[in-house]
Amino acid sequence: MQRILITSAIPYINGVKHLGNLVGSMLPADAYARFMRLRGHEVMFICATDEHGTPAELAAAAAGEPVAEFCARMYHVQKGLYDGFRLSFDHFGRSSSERNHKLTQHFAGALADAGLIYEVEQEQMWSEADGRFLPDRYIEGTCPNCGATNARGDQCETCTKQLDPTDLIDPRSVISGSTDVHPRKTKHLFMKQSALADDIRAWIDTKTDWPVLATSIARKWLDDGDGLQDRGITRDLDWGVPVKRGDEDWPGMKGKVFYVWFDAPIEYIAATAEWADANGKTEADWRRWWRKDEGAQDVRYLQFLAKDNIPFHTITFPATIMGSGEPWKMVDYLKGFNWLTYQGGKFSTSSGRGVFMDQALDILPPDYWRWWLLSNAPESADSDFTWEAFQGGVNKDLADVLGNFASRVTKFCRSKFGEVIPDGGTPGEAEAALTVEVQKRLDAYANAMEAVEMRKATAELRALWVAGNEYLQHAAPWSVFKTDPEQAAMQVRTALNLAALYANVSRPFIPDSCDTLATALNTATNAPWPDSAEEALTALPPGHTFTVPENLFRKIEDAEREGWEAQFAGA
Ligand code: B3M
Ligand code: ZN
Repeated sequence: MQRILITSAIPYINGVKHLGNLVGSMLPADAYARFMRLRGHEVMFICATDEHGTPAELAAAAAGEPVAEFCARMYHVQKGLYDGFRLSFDHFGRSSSERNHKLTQHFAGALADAGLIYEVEQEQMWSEADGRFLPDRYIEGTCPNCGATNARGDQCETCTKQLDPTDLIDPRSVISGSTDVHPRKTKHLFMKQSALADDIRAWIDTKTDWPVLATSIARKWLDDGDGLQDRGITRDLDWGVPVKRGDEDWPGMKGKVFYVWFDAPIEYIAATAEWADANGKTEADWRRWWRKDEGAQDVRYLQFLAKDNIPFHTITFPATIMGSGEPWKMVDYLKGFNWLTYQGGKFSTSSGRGVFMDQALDILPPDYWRWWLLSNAPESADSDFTWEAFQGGVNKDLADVLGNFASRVTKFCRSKFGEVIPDGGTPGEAEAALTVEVQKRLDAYANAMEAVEMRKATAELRALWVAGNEYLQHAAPWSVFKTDPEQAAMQVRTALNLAALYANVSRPFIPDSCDTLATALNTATNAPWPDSAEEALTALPPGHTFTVPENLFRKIEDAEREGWEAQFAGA
């Protein structure tokens, strides 16, 4: 048994996330966590809302709410949706928690003690009308690179160039629209990442098993141009973690907060402490996941995130940890995802294009989405959601293959033998071949999951379901029954055992349907991973009773698909 720590990138609090966000970190992390629990490992699966920074403040302002209230409300909205998708976090925390405040200030203090923080007097954009500085997304203007007139202070969405508020041409305040904005002196803290570049590079060099996507982005930051740059880690904002050096005030830093990307990854650790607080656990209980001097040396830590977050997880957060000089656990395996597009284009919050998580759950149960998204996860390249592909995947894989198998074998058994596993007959060649095939597929499926290859894992699981259908089709107990009821009984018994195996091992992807099927088959909904196919195929003995499950999956009709296509096309 291993101990496995899993974190998913923590979603911004600013709004309901779309299917692309879901499949880009949280959902694959959940499938992996569920698989590892099924295998008997001890798992800690952590996520949280990312509540600081200008996205949170601007969304609160747009909603006309004080930011703290907005965050509290949206936290519950988001948590409800993640529950709805059956994301099995051990804890879903908040980056605005007291734990994160303390830990963020602690790391800043440790970095300062190590001589890795310095103060910079710099010019930031000040708005006369608003009486405040306008960091990041509080300011917009014309992009100096491409001329787009809606570039934000931190980045131009049109040409993707990273910007500084002072780079913008014709800048204006996002709060008031005022153009009376000009540079004004202010003091900020910088983290001396440049001093850590060699350590970070040496560490990245050990990650030979990581996806190239991750290591190549990290190396670009380390080696392009003038090498790794120091980074401003504070902002002139009210909302956030107040700048302190551990428990002490930081001279000259009153009224400033840490930059959202400084405190957000620290929340992975803080949320684990929040887990302890919420569950009556001790300090030692959470620290054994994170401190290498307190048990975490045996932990395997995996991070799941979308590719735009890779620099912060391969450079900035590791710099924070290494620079602290303290033995905190660092990531062992980083799984980065590409983009999910929507019908050939982008998901868009502003124009309502694409399917958002609340809408998805309004129209279909979570398993339909989980299955399609994970079997089409944007792993090695971007992938595209189309309604046609979605309909095809759900109807074929879930309804025609798995659903049909479960329904056919339970209904046939009920009609000929009653709702009980029938006795009689002896397994022969076909069953031996089936056992070999099932073992092979189980192993391949498990190997793909161990390697965090979601698409491959779903393909192997689908093949496992197909093997059952083919067996049943070939064995044809409905014909055999007429001449040899004992032989038919043995075939039905084998197939019912296979259904129970499916209900067990498909759980990482379609947990609700597995519960329905396991409950109907009168088997445990938390059975461990089977030791062998041979044992699994004879686990349910003659005499074991069951009921026919309600229809596991329904098919998506053409008319529905067309309706949804129109509904989610956006303005
Ligand atoms: N909130 C960005 C995002 O939601 C950011 C991730 C933080 S991970 C520490 O994609
Ligand atoms: Zn631009």
